Amino acid sequence: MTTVKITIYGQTLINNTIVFLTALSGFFIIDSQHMKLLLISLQSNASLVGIKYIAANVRSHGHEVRILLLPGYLESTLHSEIEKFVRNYNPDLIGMGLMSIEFYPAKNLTRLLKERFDIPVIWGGLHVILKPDECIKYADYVCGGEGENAVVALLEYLRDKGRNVVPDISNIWVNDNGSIIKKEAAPEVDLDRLPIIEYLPDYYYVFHNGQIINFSEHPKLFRSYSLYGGTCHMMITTRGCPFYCGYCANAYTMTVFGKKIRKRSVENCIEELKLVKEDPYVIYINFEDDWFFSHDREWMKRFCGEYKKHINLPFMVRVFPGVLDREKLFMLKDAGLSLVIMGVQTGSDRVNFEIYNRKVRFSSVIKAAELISESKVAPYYEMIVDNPYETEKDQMDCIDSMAKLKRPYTISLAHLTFFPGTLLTERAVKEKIVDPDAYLTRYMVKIDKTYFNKLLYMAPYIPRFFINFLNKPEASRNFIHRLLTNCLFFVAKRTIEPAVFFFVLTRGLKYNFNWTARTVLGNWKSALAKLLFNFLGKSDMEFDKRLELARKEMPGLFEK
Ligand code: B12
Repeated sequence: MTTVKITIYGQTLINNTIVFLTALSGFFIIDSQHMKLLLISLQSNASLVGIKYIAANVRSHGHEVRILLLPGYLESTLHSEIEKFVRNYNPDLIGMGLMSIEFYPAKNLTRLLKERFDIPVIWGGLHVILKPDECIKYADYVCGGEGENAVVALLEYLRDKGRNVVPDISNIWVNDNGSIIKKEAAPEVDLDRLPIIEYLPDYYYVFHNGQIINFSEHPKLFRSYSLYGGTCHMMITTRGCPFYCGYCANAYTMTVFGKKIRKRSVENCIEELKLVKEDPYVIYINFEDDWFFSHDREWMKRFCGEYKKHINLPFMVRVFPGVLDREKLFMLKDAGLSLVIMGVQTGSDRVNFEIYNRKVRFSSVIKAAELISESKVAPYYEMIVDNPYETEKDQMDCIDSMAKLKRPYTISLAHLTFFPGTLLTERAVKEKIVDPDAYLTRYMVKIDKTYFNKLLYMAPYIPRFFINFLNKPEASRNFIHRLLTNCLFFVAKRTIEPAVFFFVLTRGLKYNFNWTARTVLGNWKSALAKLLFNFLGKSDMEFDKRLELARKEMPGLFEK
C-alpha cells in the first residue's frame, strides 16, 4: 500500500498518489487504495514477455509496478544499491519470474531480501509451473499458472485482508509458516482482455555496474541488454502447443493449461504493434509463438492486410514442418515475413518417433523446406544434438537427411538439455543417464565438438559428395576423414556460413538496404557488447562459471 510516513522530526517523503490520512502513534500514515508491486527478473537479457504482461495487467487495475532486471545476480550479499532501491520504492509485494536456470539465483535473492525486508515474495514463471512443490519452500507464495489475474487478486487480497489471512486464490499456493496450502489452477486468461504490452515500459529498471538505472531514460543501455541489439520486439499471438515432444516443457504445461491453443484477435495484435512501432529503433518483429500457423487462413488474411497497412516491418515466425501451409506462408511473405525458424530437431525418424515422441517424418521436413525455399524467406533450421539415446547410425541418418534439404539454408545446433519436468528428463533421470541438475551448467548453445556435430553443422554449406565421403562410423574413419572434417568445419564456420546467412537474410528482407544494414548492425553491436563485457569483468560472466563460484561461496544455497 502507498504509505507516506511523516515523522515527528519533520522528515517527509511525499508520494504523488491520491491519499487519505490516518493519525497513528507519533507519525501519520497516508494511505491509498493502490498497491505497489516490484517484479524482478534474473534473466541475462532484457527481453521479457510474461513479466511485462503481469505488469501491464496490474497497472490496468490501478496499482503501481516496477520491473527490475538483475542479470544473473548470484552474490552472497545484497548490493547496497539494490537495497536502497527496494527501500525507497517500498513495495507491498515482490514477484520473481523464473525459468529453470534461474532457480538458484531466485532462491538466493529471496533469502537476501528476506534478511533485510519484511515484504512478501511470490515466485512465478515456467519453472514454478513445473515444480511448484519445490519452489513453495522458498517463497511466501507461488503461482502455478498464468500470473496476470492471480497477481492482481493477491495484491488486492493483501490490501483488503492483510498478510495474516491466507489468501484463497486459484493458482496461488501459500507457504503459511512452513505449512503448504495448494490451490487448483485458475481458468486461463482471455488473451484479448489483457492490456497490450509495451516495448520499453518507463517503469523498467536494470542493475548495471553497481547502479540501478531506468531503462527508458537510458534507451541505449536497454538496447545493449536486449536480444538482437534491441532492434526487435518479441511478441506472442497465441498461447499453447498441442504436441507432447519428450524434451519440451510444453508436454507438462499442457497438463496445466490444456491442449487448446488460445489466440489473440487481429485487432489486439495490431494495437500492440502500432504502439511498438512508435519506437523508431524497432525494425523487426519476432513472433515467439510455438504455433503461429494455428491461426486460420481468414485470420492470416486479415492480419497480413492490417500488418502491411499499419506496421510494414520485417518479421520472423516459428513453423512446425507437418503443418506448414503454402497459402499462409505466401500471404505472410507478402506482408513482410523475412525469416522462418523451423524446429527439425533430428533427421532420423527413429529418434523423432521413439525418443522424442515427436510425430514428424523427415519427408514432411523436405516438403516444408521446399516451400520455404520457394518463398525465398530466410530458412533457419534448429537441430538437437548430444542425445545419449542416439546411436551412430541415427547420427549418420540425420546428417544424410539434412544434406538432402533444399539449399540455401542455415542451421543451428542445440545441446539436448534435460530441463526439469520433461518426459525425456524423467526417463533419463530414472535410467541414471543424466544428473537431474545437469541442465544448470550445460544447456542449448554448449554443444559437444564431436566429429558428427561438426559434420551436421556444415551439412548446408559444403558439397554433398564431401558429406557422403565423411559421414562414416568411427571404426571406418581415418586420419584423412578427421583432418578434412576439421579443415572444412573451420572454413564453413568462418566464411561460408556467414556469407550464406547474409545472403538469405538480405534476400528475405527483399534486398532492402536499410533493413539489412540495421539488422546486421544490431546483431553485430550486441555480439560486440557481450564480448566486451565478458572481457572486462564479471558483470556478464558466463552463468555456469558464476554458478560454480557460488557453489564454493555459498554451499548452503545448493542443499535441497
Ligand atoms: C519467449 C521465450 C524466451 C524469451 C523471453 C523469455 C521471457 N522471460 O519472457 C528469451 C528469448 C529471452 C528466452 C530465453 C531463454 N529461454 Co525461452 N522461451 C520463450 C518461449 C518461446 C515463450 C515464453 C513466453 O513468452 N510465453 C508467454 C508468456 C505470457 O508466458 P510465461 O513467460 O510463461 O509467463 C506466464 C507465467 O509463467 C507466469 N509468470 C511468469 N513470470 C512470472 C512472475 C510472477 C511473479 C508470477 C506470479 C507469475 C509469472 O505468468 C506469465 C503470464 O501468464 C518459451 C516456450 C513457451 N511456449 O513457453 C521458451 C522457454 C520458456 N524458454 C526456455 C529456455 C530453455 C530458454 C533459455 C534457457 C534458452 C537458451 N538459449 O539459453 C533462455 C534463458 C534466458 C535466461 N534465463 O537468461 C524453455 C524453459 C525451460 C525451463 N524449464 O526453464 C522454454 C519453455 C522453451 C522450451 N519449450 O523448452 N526465452
